Order: sequence, then C-alpha cells, then structure tokens
Amino acid sequence: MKFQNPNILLLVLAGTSVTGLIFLGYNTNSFGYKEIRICINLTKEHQENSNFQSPQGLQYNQPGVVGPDGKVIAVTPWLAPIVWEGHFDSFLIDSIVKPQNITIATTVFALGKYTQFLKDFLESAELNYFVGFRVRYYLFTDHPEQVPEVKLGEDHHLTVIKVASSNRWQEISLSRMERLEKLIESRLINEANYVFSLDVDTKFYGRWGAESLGRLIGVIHPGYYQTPRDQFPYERRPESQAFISAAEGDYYYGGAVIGGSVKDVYQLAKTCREQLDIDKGNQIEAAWQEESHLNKYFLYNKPSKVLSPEYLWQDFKPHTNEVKIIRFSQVIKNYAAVRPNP
Ligand code: UD2
Repeated sequence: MKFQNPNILLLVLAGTSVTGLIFLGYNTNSFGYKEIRICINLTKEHQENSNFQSPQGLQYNQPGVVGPDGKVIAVTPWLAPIVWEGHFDSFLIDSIVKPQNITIATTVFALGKYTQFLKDFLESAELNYFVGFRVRYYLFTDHPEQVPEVKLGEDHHLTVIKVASSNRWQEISLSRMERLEKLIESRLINEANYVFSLDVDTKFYGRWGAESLGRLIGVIHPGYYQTPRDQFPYERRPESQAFISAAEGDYYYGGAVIGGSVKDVYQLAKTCREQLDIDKGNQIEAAWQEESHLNKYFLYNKPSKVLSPEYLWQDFKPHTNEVKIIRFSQVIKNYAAVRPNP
C-alpha cells in the first residue's frame, strides 16, 4: 500500500471522546512506509470547555463576509464555518444527525399584536424547519386564545406559555433573554439538546435543517454584512454594558436568531440578562436592547458556527448575487400599527 501524501491525519469522532490516528507514510523505495499511531482521548469535560473566548481589546482586521471577487467567505478567522448554500450536502448532514435522536427546542414570543404573525410563522416553519426532526415550540404570549390552529408535522409539538405583556416593545424584546434563561433552567435542560430563539414577525422560505446546529450559533444581520465595523449599530456609549469600541467587532449579528446547545444558550441568555439588569440599574437602555448585548457577548464568546444572511433576510431587501437562497426572512410590518408604543 502506497501513500501519495506524506502525512495523513485521520480524526474519528466517537461518542464523547476524540481519537486521533496519525499515519505518516513515505512514498520512497528506501523507506517503504512507516506508520505511527497516536491515540488522543479528549474527555467530555474538555470538549465542553473548549469554547472560543477571546480577550477584550484585541486588534485585528474586520473579517469579510463577501470577498473582493464577489464570492462568499465560508469560514471566520477563528475557524468557525459560515453556513452558505452550496457548501453542504443536506442529505448527508441529515443522515448523520438524525440517528442522534435529538430534540430542538424553539422559543417564539408573540405578545400584543404580534400574534398576527403566528400563522405564517408556524405554517412556513412546518414546511421548512427541521422537517423530520423532533421539534418543541415554546410559544410565549399574553393572548393564548389568539394562537392559530396549525397542523404540525410528525414529532413537532407546541406548548403555549401565558405571560404578561408590557406597554413598551423594547421591554418585550429584551425580556426574551430572561424568559429564555428561566425556560432553560426549568424545562429545556431536561427536554432538549439544542435551542433556537426566533423572531415571530418572520417567514421561512427555504430549508433550515441540521446544518444550522452547533454549540453556539449566531446569524449575520442582512443589513450590515458589507458595512465597516465602525459603522455597525453597536452600543457606543461606554456607560452601557453593551459598549463596543469603533476598533472592535467581527460581524453585526441579528437578534432574531440565537441558537446552540441548551447549555451554551443558557450561558448566553443568563449573561445578557445580567448585563441588561446592570444597564437597567444605571438607567441606560442599549441602542438595540438585547441585540446590542448579544453582539457584545458574541464578540468575546465567539460562535462555533455562524449562519449567513440566508438564515435572516428582510422581505423589503432586494435579492443579491451572493445570497442564493433566502431561508428565513423578516416580513414587512407597519411598526406603528403593531407595536404598543412608538
Ligand atoms: C430587531 C431584531 C430583533 C430584536 C430587536 C431589538 C432582527 C431582524 N430583529 O428587530 O430580534 O433584537 O431589533 O429590540 O434582527 N415582540 C412581541 N410583541 C411586541 C414587540 C416585539 O411579541 O409588541 C417580539 C416578537 O417576537 C418580535 C421580537 O419581539 O419578533 C422583536 O421585536 P421586533 O421584531 O419588533 O424588533 P425589530 O423589528 O426592531
């Protein structure tokens, strides 16, 4: 047997341990080939701790999303995949993930007049979102009687949770962090493997499946993927816990999609809720509420996978060459008509 490449590294993922087999082959007559096997066992604890925490204030170039040649960039500078159409085989990924028998919790908030978005959200999700997987929707609303009857696919379930509303849309949006934190503590820790929190004023237009799963998932906001970072709508007042300086930032992440393992999303939600509480105590509200705190969190706790703007578009935005498929998109809404306050 001859090796064409001098070094071949095979990594076999098995359960909670990683075994690395390193074969060194020399394709010459004098050496024949040598084989060295090294087994590395990484404990479960090690893997779970291997997150991408980055120190504050590091200076490095802003990562691109689309290259100068117009081609999309498929990996972040910390080597997390950016998920784009054409870079994965959905059949293969589904075939790998399905036997793992996972449960994907999905939180949705529809308070006040936002219940009007539920029908399209749920109906389109049922056609596109984790079809064939076990999905548990947790729907928070102050109007359970307005939740539409939508036929759910096999092994998709919906739990309605009644909550009080607020007379400020900002409060409704930012309080999602605390509700997510508490839901994970009280239920999801036992009921799910992964969780996504999704905006409800949205629709699914294309497949959203197992390619989106990972330890910690953020989505690149469709409005800012070609914007210099000093112009991102980050919170710029140093008095806020969400403050990010003009010289820092990777991407502008949308608050409409947060995801990952139950444990990692719990850490995210808890941290953002704590930061929101500190800001509240100091009577400051970040420019984009929990989205600003989310961006701060992701800057120093890098997502392990980043979803491209295919996974968060806006219906009013014209299509662009680089975004081949729109999978999930914010619908056009009359802000004045749906929100409780301006
Ligand atoms: C952006 C973000 C959103 C959030 C917000 C900051 C995107 C596409 N969206 O959207 O995720 O970070 O900025 O505050 O990045 N809601 C209700 N009832 C209300 C108001 C809000 O249920 O009266 C819920 C609902 O689930 C909605 C979500 O809060 O989808 C976010 O509110 P929004 O869509 O009005 O916020 P928007 O469009 O400014």
